[in-house]
Amino acid sequence: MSFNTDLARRFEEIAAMLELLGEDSFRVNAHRKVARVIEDSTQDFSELAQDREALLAIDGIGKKTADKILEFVTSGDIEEHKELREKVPAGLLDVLAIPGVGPKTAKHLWEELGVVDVPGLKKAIEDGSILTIPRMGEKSVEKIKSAIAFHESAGDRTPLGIALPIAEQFAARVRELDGVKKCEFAGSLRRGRDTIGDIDLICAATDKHAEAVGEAFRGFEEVKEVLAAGATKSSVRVEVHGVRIQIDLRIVPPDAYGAAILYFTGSKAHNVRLRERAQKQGLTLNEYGLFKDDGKPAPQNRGAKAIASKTERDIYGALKVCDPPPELREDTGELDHKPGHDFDLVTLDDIKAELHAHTTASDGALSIVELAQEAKRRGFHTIAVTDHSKSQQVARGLDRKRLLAHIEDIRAAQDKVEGISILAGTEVDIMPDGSLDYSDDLLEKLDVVVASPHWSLSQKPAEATKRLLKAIRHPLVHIIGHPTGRLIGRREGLSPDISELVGAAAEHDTALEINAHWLRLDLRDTHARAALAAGCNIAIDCDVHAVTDFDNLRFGVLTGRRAGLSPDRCLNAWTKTRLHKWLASKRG
Ligand code: DGT
Ligand code: CA
Ligand code: CA
Ligand code: ZN
Repeated sequence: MSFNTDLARRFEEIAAMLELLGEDSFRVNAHRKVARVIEDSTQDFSELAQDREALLAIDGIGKKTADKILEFVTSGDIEEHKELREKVPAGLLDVLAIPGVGPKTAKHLWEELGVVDVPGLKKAIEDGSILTIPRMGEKSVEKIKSAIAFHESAGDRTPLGIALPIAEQFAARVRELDGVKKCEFAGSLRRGRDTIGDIDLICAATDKHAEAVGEAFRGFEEVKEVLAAGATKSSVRVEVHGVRIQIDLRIVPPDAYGAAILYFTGSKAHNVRLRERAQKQGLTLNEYGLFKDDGKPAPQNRGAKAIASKTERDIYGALKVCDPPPELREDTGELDHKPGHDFDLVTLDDIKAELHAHTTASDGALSIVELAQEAKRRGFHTIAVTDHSKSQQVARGLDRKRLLAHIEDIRAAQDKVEGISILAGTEVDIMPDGSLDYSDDLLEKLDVVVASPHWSLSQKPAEATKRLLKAIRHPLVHIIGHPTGRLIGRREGLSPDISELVGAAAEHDTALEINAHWLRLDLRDTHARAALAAGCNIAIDCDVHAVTDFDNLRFGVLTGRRAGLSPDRCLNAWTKTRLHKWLASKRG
């Protein structure tokens, strides 16, 4: 979590607590607005705060707010936030975080039923007392119930987008310690899974430095708890900008680095399959290397000379298989290739177009020209402007008249920016019945149509399938945006019949999106894999609302790679000519 996100969360929490305490809505909204300004800003507030005037120059930030921001930068906390926390039970903020429980409901629950945390809320649901709260009916209770269940089943895994920067930061710091030759992350993070249980760091250091490296690691100031402190393995719990996560560090001799990173990258299923292969060749594979099988238990091979151990490629090579990219190591056939095989997965550098982006016309932070310039700076040949359609009222979705004017603005912007194609598009809402939020005569005027579900996301699977199928079959739709609407750890989203959807998408030549935002990653890896198997093309889009959203691209690419996505099947990796030709094929 970035500094801005952390700071924004304080303001959001202040707003929530003021609301729970029944303070006037003006103060509540003011804090909420500040939270949004900070969250949307592309400037780093920890730097900005050095200059009070610069802070005050930002729209929505007054003197009092500036003081609070400065306070947070210098002391790491805000006094007002601390005081409020003493008045409001901590668990009540968890209650508030449950979709379906608004501040008004939470206040009633607290004052009338004495609910101060999620277990208390569950009790109020079980004994039915929740129904005495104003405007609380069976239906809303059902919603809250399933939201709690979802929250609990999500457990405490951390989203990829939160864990990756933390892992990079710690790996970099370990690399600077004395005697360390290398340090990288392994585990589910290296495989690019959408959520991470814990971070696994592998570090190569000479024996004489190993102990000091472990000690220095456990002494990092973010370490809140030491779970294990062995000679070669340390396990700690850290807290970084409010995120708590476990980090395991393994220290291995430089010669065994490849074996260790291979073993701890996994997955377990991949490791098992690979060891079977080794056994068939009379060899044994463990975290120290590949050895002749002498029947001795693993650590003892350490004394023996390894056949291969230095790099992953050495080991896979000695086993006569091609080293698969980490994202594919899930035992889905990745070991069936001879050395030299090209897995042909899409890379970050292949991406040359963004086909899902918002501007200030709806809920984005950039003007059309700013958006195009940023996309150009990133080396893209095409940027599609796809603002929200009219049903998205909170996002200032465009009605017919505004969309027509917007198209003109987009055409005019093209004259101001050279070297990139600016496409006029929309992210049109897919209504619950599968119809679209704009009529065909409007959609026809657009170069690109992304159709996405945004609401009514707790529909039954059969209804969801029908809804999405209708949009997929619509002749003017190019891409289905975040097809299930899930939010990782927060909302399950739709559960349509994926095999039906991907079949129809292949038939109608409609692409399916992998939304690259780390909270979405929707399509998820398995769905994208099914889509590719059915013959669909995939779009990896950042759903840009602000400059920093472009940086989410790597999460989308990781997800695509997990699905086996090649550049040839990824719209954003196509040449400008191929992409534009395909877009035009859906126009009369
Ligand atoms: P996570 O942390 O739950 O997101 O998932 P991973 O895959 O990072 O799992 P983790 O942290 O428990 O272990 C890291 C890797 O170490 C794992 O992917 C494979 C390897 N590994 C751990 N335990 C075993 C085991 O008992 N057998 C085998 N073959 N490999 C293991
Ligand atoms: Ca792990
Ligand atoms: Ca681990
Ligand atoms: Zn969008």
